Amino acid sequence: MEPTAKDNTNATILLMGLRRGGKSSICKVVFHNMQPLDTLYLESTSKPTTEQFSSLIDLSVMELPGQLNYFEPNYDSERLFSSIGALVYVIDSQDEYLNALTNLSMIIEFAYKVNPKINIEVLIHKIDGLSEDYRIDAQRDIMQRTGDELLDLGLEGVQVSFYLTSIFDHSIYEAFSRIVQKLIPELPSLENMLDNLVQHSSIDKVFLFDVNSKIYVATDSSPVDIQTYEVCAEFIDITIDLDDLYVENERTKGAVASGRDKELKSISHLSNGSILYLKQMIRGLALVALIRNDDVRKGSTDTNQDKSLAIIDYNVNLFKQSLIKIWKNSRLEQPTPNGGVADQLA
Ligand SMILES: Nc1nc2c(ncn2[C@@H]2O[C@H](COP(=O)(O)OP(=O)(O)O)[C@@H](O)[C@H]2O)c(=O)[nH]1
Ligand SMILES: [Mg+2]
Repeated sequence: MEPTAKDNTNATILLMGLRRGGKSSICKVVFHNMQPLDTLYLESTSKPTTEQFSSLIDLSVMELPGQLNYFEPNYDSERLFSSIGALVYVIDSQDEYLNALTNLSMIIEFAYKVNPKINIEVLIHKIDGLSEDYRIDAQRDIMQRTGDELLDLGLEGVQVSFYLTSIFDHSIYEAFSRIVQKLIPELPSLENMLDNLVQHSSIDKVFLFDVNSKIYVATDSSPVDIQTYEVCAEFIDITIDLDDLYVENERTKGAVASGRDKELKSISHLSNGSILYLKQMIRGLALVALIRNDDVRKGSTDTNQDKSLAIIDYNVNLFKQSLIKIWKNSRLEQPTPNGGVADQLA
């Protein structure tokens, strides 16, 4: 039995790494909302497993068990590697990692030969067990050694990205967000549109979230501060919980008012004067914005606040219309190898 990327209209992420590195845990926590502690009892994966994940683009995440030998002749690694968008290699930073690094460079050599457009992403994982200083040291060491190995293989030009991750905090979501974003051909337009939105509203930071996984598929170009990310991600959960609670009520109201499916929207005023704003978009996406309104902080009137929220509403609706257009256009394009992703990014 040999795994292949299911069909070429999907972008596939391949998860690799030695046994017990944390591959299955990452999948369960990010894509199935499993509690991090429950991963302790995960069984070892013995055959390749694939998760489908449908967001702005359709993604598959495939886990290859660590003990499998991909390079034996009857295993069609060539076909596998030529059809994927990103190779994510998980290194257990709490364990002796020299073997993992040798394994990694061997895989990079092969993957790059078969598919030079592949994104190579390395997770320095389980950093929750390391002190702040040690994290930096481990990262430097791993980057250095990987660089040396690639140099020896004559592959010094290959781009490799490194992330410090743990399933016990938001770092794994942050890393996966960046990995997934690289696979979205429409990313530059999305970022532009979000920048525009920020410019024309009193928004401080805005994310386009995949609601189920809490991966953000795009954000405006200002730097991401992990605390802002956390606040926004948690706001999604709160909103959904409340929505479940009030679903009956809303439905009757919505039906009377407009006769169409209701669209999730939520606004919350924080004690420091900031406002959290959430609005449902398309395809399981939600826009979440942090509005740090100086007018609000200076204790200005409710009407001012209402006015700036009305402007945001208006602009967010425009954004949603553009998003729908982009989405429709992307569907019209012919699927290309690598899910049309690597080609268009190149
Ligand atoms: N401390 C810590 N343990 C983790 C983390 N991620 C996974 N683990 C643990 O690592 C062990 C192996 O995980 P598993 O997902 O089965 O590894 P796989 O063989 O690569 O699929 C499990 O006991 C997990 O609870 C992490 O971020 N931090
Ligand atoms: Mg596993």
